[in-house]
Amino acid sequence: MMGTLSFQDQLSRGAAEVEAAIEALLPMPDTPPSPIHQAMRYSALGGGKRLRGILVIETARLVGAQDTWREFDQTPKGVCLSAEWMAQVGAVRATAAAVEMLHAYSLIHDDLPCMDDDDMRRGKPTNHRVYGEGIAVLAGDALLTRAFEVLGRLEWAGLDATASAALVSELAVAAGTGGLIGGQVVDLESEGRLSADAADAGGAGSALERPADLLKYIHTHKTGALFAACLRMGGFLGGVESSTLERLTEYARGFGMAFQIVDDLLDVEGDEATLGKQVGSDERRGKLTFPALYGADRARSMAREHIEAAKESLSEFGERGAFLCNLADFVLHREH
Ligand code: GRG
Repeated sequence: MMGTLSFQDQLSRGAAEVEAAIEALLPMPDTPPSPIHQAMRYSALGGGKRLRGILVIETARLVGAQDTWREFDQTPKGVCLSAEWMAQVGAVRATAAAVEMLHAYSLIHDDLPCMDDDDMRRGKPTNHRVYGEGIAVLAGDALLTRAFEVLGRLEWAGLDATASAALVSELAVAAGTGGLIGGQVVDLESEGRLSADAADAGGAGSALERPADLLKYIHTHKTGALFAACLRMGGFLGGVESSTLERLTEYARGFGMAFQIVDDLLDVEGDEATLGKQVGSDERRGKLTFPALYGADRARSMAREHIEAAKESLSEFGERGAFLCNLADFVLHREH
């Protein structure tokens, strides 16, 4: 059936599937205390490309984990994560939803006045603009917590205990100081260094003193770690061997770097209405970016090289890897 759908249709179907899983696993908006549940749903639902959730689902499918799927009845909604409900959602979709919840948390916190202080995200006002800073901080915290609550119940969705534990630790490592948060810390610390250091891009200096190394560190941690976790979690869902896990991780490395280079380019060249957020913020904040360090043309060709490497790492899958290869191309050419 996949073969009869265009890539765009597959993408839309994947995004809808991820959205439905998130919806199923979040508390209802009127569940007390309702303001926090409304704020969680505001940022976790109704927007975003759903790349991370789609990566989990498609990787799981690629490695043969689709047998955990069941017909998905959207009623009643997931007020609590009961065993019956988790079984109905399934381990693959629950994992995809958990990753997107965690991603939504990182976006809420990234937009806060103490971080990037952004007013718009996904074409609508940022969480703190709508609910206030206190609730926004808590909504982020609650989404992060809910993500692990969902993963903690994967055995109810039919996954064995070893794989469930691997998924929990994989996401925790990616989200922690060795991943997302570590990248964000170095990003915050490097703000304003751009003008002073850009000219020194290829110069001497120890690792993380050279801008090129710093930039790579920030993006492999802040952006790449979560993409890598998506591929690896998809692999764990299918119980793959370590050599296959390594190929999937390689794909994620190339995908993540290219994604971030394009993100940097979009902040310079993109259209605000299409992006759903302000552009030019990297330059205003003196952030180290690929176009600032290498120029737009070189940055774009670097992105292309990363995408080619990502696709190459899936060669063992042959035609079955076509969707993930198309997704890599999509990331290279994306406009939002
Ligand atoms: C503990 C304060 C605190 C934060 C958690 C903020 C943070 C750590 C990490 C930052 C995460 C972040 C914003 C990374 C940048 C990656 C990026 C460009 C995200 C946007 O991803 P898309 O384009 O977004 O996939 P959509 O809206 O499509 O889901």
